[in-house]
Amino acid sequence: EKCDFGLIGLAVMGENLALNVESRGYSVAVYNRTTEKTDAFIAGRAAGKKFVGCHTLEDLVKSLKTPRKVMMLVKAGPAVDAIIESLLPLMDKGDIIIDGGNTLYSDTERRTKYVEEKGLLYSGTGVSGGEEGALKGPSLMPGGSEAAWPELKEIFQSIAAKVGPNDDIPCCEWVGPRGAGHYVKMVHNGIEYGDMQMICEAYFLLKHGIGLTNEELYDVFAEWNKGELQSYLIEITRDIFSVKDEKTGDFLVDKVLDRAGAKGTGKWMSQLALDLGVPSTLVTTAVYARSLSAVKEARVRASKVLSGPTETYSGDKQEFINHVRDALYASKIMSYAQGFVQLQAAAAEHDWPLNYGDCALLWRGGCIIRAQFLDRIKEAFDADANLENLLLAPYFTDAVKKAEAGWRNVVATAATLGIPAPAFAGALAYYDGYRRANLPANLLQAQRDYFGAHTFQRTDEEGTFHAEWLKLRKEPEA
Ligand code: 2AM
Repeated sequence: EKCDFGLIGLAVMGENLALNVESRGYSVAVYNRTTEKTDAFIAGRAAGKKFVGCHTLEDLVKSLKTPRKVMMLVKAGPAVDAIIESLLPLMDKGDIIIDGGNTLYSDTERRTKYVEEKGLLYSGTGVSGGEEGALKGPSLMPGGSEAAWPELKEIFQSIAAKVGPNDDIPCCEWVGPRGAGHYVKMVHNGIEYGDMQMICEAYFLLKHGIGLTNEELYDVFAEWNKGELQSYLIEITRDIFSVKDEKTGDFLVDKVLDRAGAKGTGKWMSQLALDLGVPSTLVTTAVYARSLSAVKEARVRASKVLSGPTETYSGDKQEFINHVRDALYASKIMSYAQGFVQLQAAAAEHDWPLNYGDCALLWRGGCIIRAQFLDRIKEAFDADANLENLLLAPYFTDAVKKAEAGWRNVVATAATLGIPAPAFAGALAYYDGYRRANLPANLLQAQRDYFGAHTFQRTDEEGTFHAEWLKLRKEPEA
């Protein structure tokens, strides 16, 4: 009896995903480069289940039903190319190779074309939700060879997280050709960076602006999690404020060193936004905030030298808490609006017919950014598939309008008190820039034409113009 599914790479993500697939009634053949791991898995967590352990890729391929489905969960990069090379001669036309790793989308673009040229099918599938998601129900973002989807759909949708009133809508839909799945996964990660940074700014303002204790912060986040901010990240943040250090009995969050790490997917999104010329300022701000946190020793030195305000907040505390909630919600809307604009630009560049409502649905459950709010985004794109900017969907136009006064107050207060809130402030700058029919780029173009004859266009006439600014200028006084 041959197996339904093959899995390569038995690190935690691979093991958990394999167990998830098996738990839905499928038989799974597994392979790991270090064969002891395969044996340990078969003897351990897989014992008594429908698994076949394989010591070679040849065995793995031989033990699968056709069309074969082999999913790699290995370290992104050259390992993926190496495994593809090994699999190609072993597999037949119509078989499917899947990469479930955190792969840069351009590698998946290239590999899809390459594998298709060899007569096989390829799917770059974004997998989100960490170890727990992999085991119990991840968010899956499959892209690649279109013909692979009908073959993968049943297994993928059965293992994915489920949402909706009856918990039966899978967080897994076909994303698009070639690298589209991995691109959507990357934007998910970038949005996650932004969400986390914005929550951290809210925390810092509440802690240093109005002096909330961890117990009070717990209550604030518990309250927020009941409303429009309801999300996994708000929920775990709430929980963090309740955790005591086993060693000292103090709150653990206060013992954690304020130096952030990063694996780089936020940076990818930011770099690609620059390449596309779209303003994904929130993810970039979040990446920079981590960079600034990383120079802890320099900050400690600077803290003894550089000045800032000494005043404290004198207004009503509960009002400020509500304003911070408004700032968080409005900034989050800006961040998602930017993420979808970047997706639209990437889709146009790569000719991916993306369904943006489905993208929101994929992130609705199973993954780190899962939130109720994504239902509203799905509705917005369902109502208008070509929505230019999320901010223009009536629900969000109105949500921002309601949050606007509090949001502005928080940004102003942050500046007055000297508390850094780069994402809140940057989000507001994006909003104020986007909603203006006129920006000072007229002056910018004039400067460019003045010093570099870069030419400009006019508001009142078609064409390209250049002026002799130096000749026409007012003579400066000597
Ligand atoms: P390993 O156990 O033999 O190291 C995460 O690192 C997973 O990717 C592990 O299962 C690891 O296998 C696998 N991996 C990393 N590089 C690989 C390569 N070049 N070929 C095959 N598997 C690889």
